[in-house]
Amino acid sequence: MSILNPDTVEQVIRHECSGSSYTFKDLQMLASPEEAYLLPLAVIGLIDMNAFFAQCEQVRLGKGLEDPVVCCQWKSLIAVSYAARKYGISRLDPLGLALKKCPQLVVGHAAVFKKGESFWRYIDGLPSQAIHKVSLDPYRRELRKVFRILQSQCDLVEKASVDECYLDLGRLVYSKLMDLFPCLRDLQAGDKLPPVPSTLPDGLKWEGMLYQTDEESAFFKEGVSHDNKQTQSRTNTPPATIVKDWSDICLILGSQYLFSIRCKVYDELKYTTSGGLGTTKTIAKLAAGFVKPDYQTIVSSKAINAFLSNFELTDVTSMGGMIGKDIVRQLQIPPQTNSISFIRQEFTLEQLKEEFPQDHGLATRVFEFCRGIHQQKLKLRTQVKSMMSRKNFLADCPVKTVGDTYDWIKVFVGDLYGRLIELDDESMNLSLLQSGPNERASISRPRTVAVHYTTSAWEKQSKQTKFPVIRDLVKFRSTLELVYFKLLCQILENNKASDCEVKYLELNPDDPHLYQLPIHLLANLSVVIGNFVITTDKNLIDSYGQTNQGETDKDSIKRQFEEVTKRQPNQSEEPKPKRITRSNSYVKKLFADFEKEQGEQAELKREVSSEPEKPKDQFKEDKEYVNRMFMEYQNDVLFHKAMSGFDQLKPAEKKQAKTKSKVQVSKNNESPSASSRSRSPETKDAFWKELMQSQRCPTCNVSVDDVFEHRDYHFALELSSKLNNGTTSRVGQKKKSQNQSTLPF
Ligand code: DCP
Ligand code: CA
Ligand code: CA
Repeated sequence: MSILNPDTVEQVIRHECSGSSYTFKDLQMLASPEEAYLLPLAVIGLIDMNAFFAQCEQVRLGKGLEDPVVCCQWKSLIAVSYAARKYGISRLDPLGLALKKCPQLVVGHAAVFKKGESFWRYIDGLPSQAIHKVSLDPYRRELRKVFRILQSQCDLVEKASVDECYLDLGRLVYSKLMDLFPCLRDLQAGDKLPPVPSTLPDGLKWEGMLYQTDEESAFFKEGVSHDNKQTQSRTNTPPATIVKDWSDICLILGSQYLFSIRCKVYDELKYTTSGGLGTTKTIAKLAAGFVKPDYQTIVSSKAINAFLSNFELTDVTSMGGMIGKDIVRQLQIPPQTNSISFIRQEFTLEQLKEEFPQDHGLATRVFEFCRGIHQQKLKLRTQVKSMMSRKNFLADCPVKTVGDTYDWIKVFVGDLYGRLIELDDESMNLSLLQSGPNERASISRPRTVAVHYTTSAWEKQSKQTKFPVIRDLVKFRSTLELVYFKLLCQILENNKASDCEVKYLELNPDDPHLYQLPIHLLANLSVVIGNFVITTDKNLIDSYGQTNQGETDKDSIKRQFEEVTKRQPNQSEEPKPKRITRSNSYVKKLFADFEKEQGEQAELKREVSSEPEKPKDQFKEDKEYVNRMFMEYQNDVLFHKAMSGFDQLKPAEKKQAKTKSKVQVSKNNESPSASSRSRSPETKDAFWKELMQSQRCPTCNVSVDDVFEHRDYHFALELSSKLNNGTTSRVGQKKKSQNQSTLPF
């Protein structure tokens, strides 16, 4: 249902329920957040923000929904409002072209960090890519506001992406059912539900577009004198529906709750949204994107197969990218055939397991996705494994001194700090909703940190270390800045020329000479925090001991820090200049401990193996670990990022891209990924050249914002393929013989 233009036409509901196929236990499951996502009567919604970043900019700039607004990053559009889409502007257009299409376009540039500053802000005009880094903090903050509204209305909400949330509406629906239908109140778990009463309570009606079964469309055509087009668009509502069982009533109520929650978001924040409602997360997600903007689509169990025929397997979350393509190839789905219907009709679960002998879980998921019965619980917490902040540098503003590098580290730490605030906010919010004495301890903090850079000569360097668990984010931020500075100095020290007299390890971040200390020109620099743990009093640095009577938390932390420093003085340290703070000395100690620990481990290893010491091994191991970590990161995140670019294409563009990639596959008789791995140096050169010039990857067939990052992604793929030596898991045996695509999943 549209919030801005509500439907006014009468609805037609035909009652055809002589008996129910459900028990009261099925209904009762809705009342339990632990079970409510389980079929058959689950009521799952998804809310997706319309043109999200553009709407944020529109609201920030005080414009209305009718104003054509775009959100851009440098000269690329990252979100286009629906008013701007009317001018034919799409996300793939460069800003210049968009302005030609609509001269009165309102351009909101994303907020930016400035080199040397640890906070973001909006600036007038277009920022400079050379000295700024885009911040997505403002959009995350806006979604947090939305999330809070959803949580105030519904007890189980999952933040699914930068602009989407799932809602399990089970409890709301269950209590309303008990309210409206007294016949349900005295039933026992095993009792069959009575038929749905033939007279429904007043006000019970669908909100939004119900995806109709063939039977419903036929009834609609016969029974109602109304435009007799299929009801698959918002222009020909209302939905006519046949109520056959309680599952229909559950979804009707769900649609009313979903609509009222979307209304609340609009009333409080002025953001329009699209909603999807179904019995599983997959169906809700596909339904939310079905009619946009400002509308909601409902898919009942009986219409699932018909509804799914509008999509391909690769449209399903987690089946996009290479995974979906590999499955389509493995199952030999003929071109121009709907993959979901084909799989449903041609393969039993057993046959799918035979096709994927090494991954029966995948076979089961594919089987369930094609029937809309894949049951997934909503996740309350975001499971963060690592966070990265990165910048590619432009030749016209080179990063060529230690000072420049430290300036960017400050930016990265500011960026990570904002993201940790968000994570904490989410946990705290959750903790307030869930009463429990241990909830305070559920805040996550990283245990390892790493710095990584690539020089303009494509030499890669990285270093990582352990990091203490610090709950206080202000203290966390200053410690992290120092640790990154120290890591950077260690890399520089380890790689310095033999005649270089600079003692990098003795440098201080406040040293005004840092801008006079040259380093190799950098192509990019990144930092990572990883190995997140849930903080507990045991691993926490800022509640190291007990709080004394009458002592505030702050005093206690201060005292304990002093005690820790007193207890373990580092004798080898030179007297510190005044400006070195305690946290700086703490960082030094941290490094000393780390080195000591590494030394002890090496000692232990030597004792066990009785082998002579190999002085460089530890460093090599450390380096290999970081390289592997980055490699895995690139393989995983960058791959999905590249693929999300593909996912953003319009259906026509997707088709074009698919045809292109098919042509490529048939020409080479191998997958795009395989072709990228087996490139000769000449083809590699041509590949990079095309990538650089067109900002479009000829292999993945997606437009690429960050060519260096994308190049790294292919580099990582190639390397991982070499490392795996062809042993990476594959989709079934048949494909192995057809080609050697080895994309892991
Ligand atoms: N986004 C991005 N780069 C992409 C895709 C998306 O920066 N390649 C950002 C901008 C979007 C936001 O994520 O506003 C949400 O992405 P969606 O795919 O949901 O697209 P929109 O919300 O912009 O549009 P729609 O109304 O079609 O959902
Ligand atoms: Ca969206
Ligand atoms: Ca989205």
